[in-house]
Amino acid sequence: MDTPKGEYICKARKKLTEGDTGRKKPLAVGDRVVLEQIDTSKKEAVIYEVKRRRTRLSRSHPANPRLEQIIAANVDQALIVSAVKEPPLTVGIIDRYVIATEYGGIVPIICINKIDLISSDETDYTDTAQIYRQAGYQTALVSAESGEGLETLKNLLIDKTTVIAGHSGVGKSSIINALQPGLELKTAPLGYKGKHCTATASLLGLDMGGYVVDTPGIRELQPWDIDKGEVQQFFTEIWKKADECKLPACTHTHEPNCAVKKALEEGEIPRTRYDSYVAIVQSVGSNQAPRATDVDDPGQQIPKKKRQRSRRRRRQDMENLIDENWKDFIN
Ligand SMILES: Nc1nc2c(ncn2[C@@H]2O[C@H](COP(=O)(O)OP(=O)(O)OP(=O)(O)O)[C@@H](O)[C@H]2O)c(=O)[nH]1
Ligand SMILES: [Mg+2]
Ligand SMILES: [Zn+2]
Repeated sequence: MDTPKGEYICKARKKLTEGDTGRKKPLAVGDRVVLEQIDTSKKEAVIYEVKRRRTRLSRSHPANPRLEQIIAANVDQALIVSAVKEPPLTVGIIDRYVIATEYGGIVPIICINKIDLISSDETDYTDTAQIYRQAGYQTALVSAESGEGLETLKNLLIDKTTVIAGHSGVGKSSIINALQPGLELKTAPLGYKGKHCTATASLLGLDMGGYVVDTPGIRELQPWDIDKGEVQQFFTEIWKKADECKLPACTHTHEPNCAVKKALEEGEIPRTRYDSYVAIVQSVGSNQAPRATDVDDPGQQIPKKKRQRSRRRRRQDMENLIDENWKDFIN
């Protein structure tokens, strides 16, 4: 571990591994920790304490959905990477990441990579990008291969700490290599059919200022601690219409006099957004399930009401920012 006093070999204190499955330590990349030096001559230390996390990107643990798994901590924003093809562009995973990032206090940026693979008459990916822009998200269309769009992307990442996330093979490590020459992160060789070229998450400094966290591609992301009724808050177009529905707890799936379904029929809400919303609602658990977190101090868990308020405020802040600057994000 890099510290202000040089590199140290660190072990986690036993207590830090308690309260989890035993397979994974509750430490995450980006954690601020307190070290206790055990041997000055050998530069060895024990991680004594994990500081309160300012933000977090979490998911439900794939092996045990009642446990929280933290992918990265204390980052400002997440670059949610997909590819135009190889692997094919799927909005479901983007929307799941948007939920997980906003839930954890992180600003999402939608990034579509490998645009060099597409001919000029195939415009599906630009339509997808436009839908996200209209929903209020920052969007970057790039090619790590040709370098297209990377200058715009740099402007979004400068002086920020950004976790780079997405399916395996979309080009996360390739984008970082293109942004920061000299890192030479391992990427999948051409024609490689296997998955998961990057095996662990790592925090990397950028010469232009800021940090990125490269993460291993994940197969699925089930948002942590989200109820069916909460999913709509992460879909701006749906959330804006929800107040007009007749039933106060309308889920916009089967209820009568639903303003969201009306907006869908009138073409105001894109079909892809609605279908993705419904698929996520169907997949998340009910709110009765008891849950465990790997946060030691229960005081760190924000009460649900307060979280909803801050999420709404954050969304408003983001919308204001995008109104002013959104033109800069088009490339
Ligand atoms: N044509 C093209 N190929 C790309 C581009 N970016 C990445 N690739 C290729 O896509 C493959 C996967 O890239 P990686 O950077 O290893 O992908 P990753 O997202 O880091 O994958 P994991 O580490 O497994 O999660 C490699 O063969 C890259 O050369 C691009 O912009 N255009
Ligand atoms: Mg990688
Ligand atoms: Zn409704």
